[in-house]
Amino acid sequence: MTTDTVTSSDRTKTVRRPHAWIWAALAGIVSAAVLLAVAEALAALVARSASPILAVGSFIVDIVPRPLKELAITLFGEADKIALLAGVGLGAAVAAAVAGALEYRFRFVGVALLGIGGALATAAIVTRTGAGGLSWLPPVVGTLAGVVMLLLAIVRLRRWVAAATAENAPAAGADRRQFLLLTGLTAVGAVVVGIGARVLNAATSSVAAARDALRLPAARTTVTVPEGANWDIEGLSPIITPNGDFYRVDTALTVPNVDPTTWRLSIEGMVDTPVELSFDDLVGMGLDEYGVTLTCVSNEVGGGLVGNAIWTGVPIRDVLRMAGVQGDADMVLSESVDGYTASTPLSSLTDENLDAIFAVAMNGEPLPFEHGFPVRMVVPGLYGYVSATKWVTKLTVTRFDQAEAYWTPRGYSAEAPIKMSSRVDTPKIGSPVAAGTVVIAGMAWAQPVGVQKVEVSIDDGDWQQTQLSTPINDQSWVQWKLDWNAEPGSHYIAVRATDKQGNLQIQDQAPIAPDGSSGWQRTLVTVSS
Ligand SMILES: Nc1nc2c(c(=O)[nH]1)N[C@H]1C(S)=C(S)[C@@H](COP(=O)(O)O)O[C@H]1N2
Ligand SMILES: [Mo]
Repeated sequence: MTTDTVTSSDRTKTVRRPHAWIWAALAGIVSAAVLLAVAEALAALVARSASPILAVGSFIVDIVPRPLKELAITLFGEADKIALLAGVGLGAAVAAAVAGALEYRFRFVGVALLGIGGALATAAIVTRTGAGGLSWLPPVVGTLAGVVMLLLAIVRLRRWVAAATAENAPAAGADRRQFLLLTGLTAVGAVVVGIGARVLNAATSSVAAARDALRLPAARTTVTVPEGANWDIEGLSPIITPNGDFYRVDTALTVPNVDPTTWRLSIEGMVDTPVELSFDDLVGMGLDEYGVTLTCVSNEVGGGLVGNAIWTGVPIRDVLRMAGVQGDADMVLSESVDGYTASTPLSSLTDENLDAIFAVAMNGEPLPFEHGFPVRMVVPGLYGYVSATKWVTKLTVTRFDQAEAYWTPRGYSAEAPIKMSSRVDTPKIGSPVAAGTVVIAGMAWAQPVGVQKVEVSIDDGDWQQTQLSTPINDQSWVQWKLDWNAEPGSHYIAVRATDKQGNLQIQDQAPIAPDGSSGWQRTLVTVSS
């Protein structure tokens, strides 16, 4: 810790001595705010992706080890991204305060620290996938502005301190005002400009207008939800998940903005002829509807990271056929505009009996931004992380022994079929039900085979067969229900599914890593008299 000669001196002077190191720390924070605000403002003008806080945040997302990531999701749930950004902001503020205090004690040490911070942010920005040619400009100019601010502020602070300790202490008032005016006005300016630019950067995307204006050709074939597919039971999930309720999982701190008019899809690697398609090319191949349940590998038994939608799109195998896949390839590495990658077995994409698609619409509207606008992949029967690449822009036909996807070195399997599962939606633990006839109901899925039956056991009694809703198809989940004559007290409800090949849902409990959770859900419900 640095000791402060000024504040420790006697207090007989008429003008209060500044607590120099506190003011210096504050000057450091204001300088960092200037850095961020200038960078944000320039980013809004020349390079939308060049936001220092977001770039550093994204860098951290990519380097934190899996257990920490899981802890963050457990602690903050869907707010994990906000928590991370708040953490990055707090860390930056502390570092900036230290830089300010250091600059006051040791000339240019704080400036150097600020410069190093700016250089790290610049590195994080320019190394991100999709960084434009000018992306270095905002953080570099921002860093220069921050450095100038720190130098100016510390010079004024020194003057104030010097005046306050000198014989004619009353003169210190003017210096004090100068310092406070500079840091105060700059702080306000930085906050206004920084927040304004970030909001502008996020909101004035021309892509939102492009999505609104998008008119997709009608699908040649449609999926009809059959009569009896959807029971309207309080607490039971609908068979089609509305877009606004669909779970979202990705590594993107800000949702990528992809303009469909400039979007391209390239097919490369072990192919006879590389192919590049525009959005119109893709859509022009003809659209069809597909009902597919998407499932996340991070879904715990009984959890909600699963949803069902009617997707409109084009079979991936048709696009692969245009490129001509070479003989010894066994994997397709799909890549998003933000650099995220997934490894999908080639056979899952070329199978004539399995509709793996490039989807452009979800439940009748262009893909929502969070769900991959303008184009994402949907592959029945595979967990999202190995198949459902959002904002997809490139496929590389390759081999599992030659390429690795985003999650593979982070503790998840390179290949991951969805494990059959069933869950209880109602009654729920914590919401007691009245004694009498109670409907127990939930969802079950066994992509791509389909669910044959779902059984329930109450208080570890016999397994009773439940009623299934009419399935949309084998790639979509089904609802199940059972009438139960509930007696007052606490009861256990267990559920298990069997697929159409006669396989029973795996009873052994497994955690989500490395390839998905398993086990039979057993939930406690309370029945009041
Ligand atoms: N570009 C990109 N695509 C991605 C991911 C990602 O992090 N980035 N996550 C995958 C995972 S883990 C899942 S479960 C699904 C989730 O899709 P959803 O958010 O539309 O529900 O997207 C997949 N596609
Ligand atoms: Mo996932």
